[in-house]
Amino acid sequence: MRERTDVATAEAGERAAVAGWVHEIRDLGGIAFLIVRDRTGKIQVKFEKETMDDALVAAGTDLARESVVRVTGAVEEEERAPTDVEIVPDSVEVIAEADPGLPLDPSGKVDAELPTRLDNRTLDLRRGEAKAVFEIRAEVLRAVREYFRSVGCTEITTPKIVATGTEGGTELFPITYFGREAFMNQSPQLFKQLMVGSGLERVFEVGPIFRAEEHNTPRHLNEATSIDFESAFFDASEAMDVCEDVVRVAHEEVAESCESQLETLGYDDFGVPDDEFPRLTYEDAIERINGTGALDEELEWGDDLPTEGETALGEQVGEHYFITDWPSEIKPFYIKDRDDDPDVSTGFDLNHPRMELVSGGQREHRYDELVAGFEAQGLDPEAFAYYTEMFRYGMPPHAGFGLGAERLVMTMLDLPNIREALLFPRDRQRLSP
Ligand code: AMO
Repeated sequence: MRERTDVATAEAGERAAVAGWVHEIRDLGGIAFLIVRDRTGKIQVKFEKETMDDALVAAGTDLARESVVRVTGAVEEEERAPTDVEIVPDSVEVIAEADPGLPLDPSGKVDAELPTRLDNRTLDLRRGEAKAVFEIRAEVLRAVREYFRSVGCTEITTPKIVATGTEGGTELFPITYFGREAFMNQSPQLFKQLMVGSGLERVFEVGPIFRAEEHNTPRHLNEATSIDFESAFFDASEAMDVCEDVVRVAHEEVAESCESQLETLGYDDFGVPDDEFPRLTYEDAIERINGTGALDEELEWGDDLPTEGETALGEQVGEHYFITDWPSEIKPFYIKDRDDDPDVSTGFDLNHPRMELVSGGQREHRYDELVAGFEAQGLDPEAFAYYTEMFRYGMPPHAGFGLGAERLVMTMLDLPNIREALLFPRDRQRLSP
């Protein structure tokens, strides 16, 4: 590539060759300004019509917005320029001309609806706010990976094309696999569990999960990103400690490393959650929800928590909180029941006041109990033999959780819709781009 100066590093007294997009052209008569934008910022290019070559002035000012240009010239101090410097050009080269009929305004002056933004993600991500979300998302994933490595985890990658579902039969996407029925994986659950019995013992994965969710809501995707953790010799409480750390560290690292992005998003004070999140039992939770009067009918032991109930509880608690001690009957087959009370499971959820972020728990590691659990939930243990068989050869007690990456970013940045936290979201209507 030819030499290129990042806009943000252009210094007065030096020469620069910047390459980027035409953000704006301001023609004030005798003088005109071209604002060039690259991923590091924006810079003003000055054209003095009296003293400059007409062809050069025309090259730099007769341009469609969002065209790609390369400008070379001297960088000079100019306190009236937005960044205190400007380029006095000696050449402007148009590298790629843009069609003037832009489907959305990347300068952000004209608001676009979310579907238009998603249809034109490339242009949408030229806007500072949208770009900031994805820079922050990248920082969240970096921080999460680093944290897991610091506690002795190995990063794994598990199959996304599978023979069986794990998270309830109705939410599977079927595919045809060389004439056989197969599915897009809903969760790395069974594979990550198999790894705790391997020589790896403690693992994490950041990868896609596929859910054929029927509902079209601001917090459901049909392809989401799951941050999964699983460790041998852990109980549910230890997994909750890790979960707390992951959520806190993600916020801390964003607060520390993403100052400019947070500023772009309008934060002067970005909140980092406290060290310890309250741990409510399921019984406490239903009692408190019933107490709010948010539901027409009172909840009873064994009921799932409806969205309105969780919203009312979230408003009351006002911070991240765990819900523990769920009825065993509403938790999946792989979650272990409590030793002292088989009706109560070791499963837990972590909720942000707005929504659920995490499910996890200690797992059933005893072969006989595991197989009995499959049967109790109406699942054929034979179909899961690749998984259950390994429990016959020394499977340690273990625990873990799955954390939705988009929900983490969405709640962290108070985004109204989960689709804003994934580049190319999949929902019931949206299959491309
Ligand atoms: P669960 O099904 O609760 O648990 O999923 C874990 C977390 O993943 C996120 N998530 C979603 N995000 C957006 N759209 C969806 N359709 C969607 N589905 C799930 C949520 C949710 O809390 N195997 C267990 C985890 C475990 O026990 O380790 C599981 O998948 O944030």
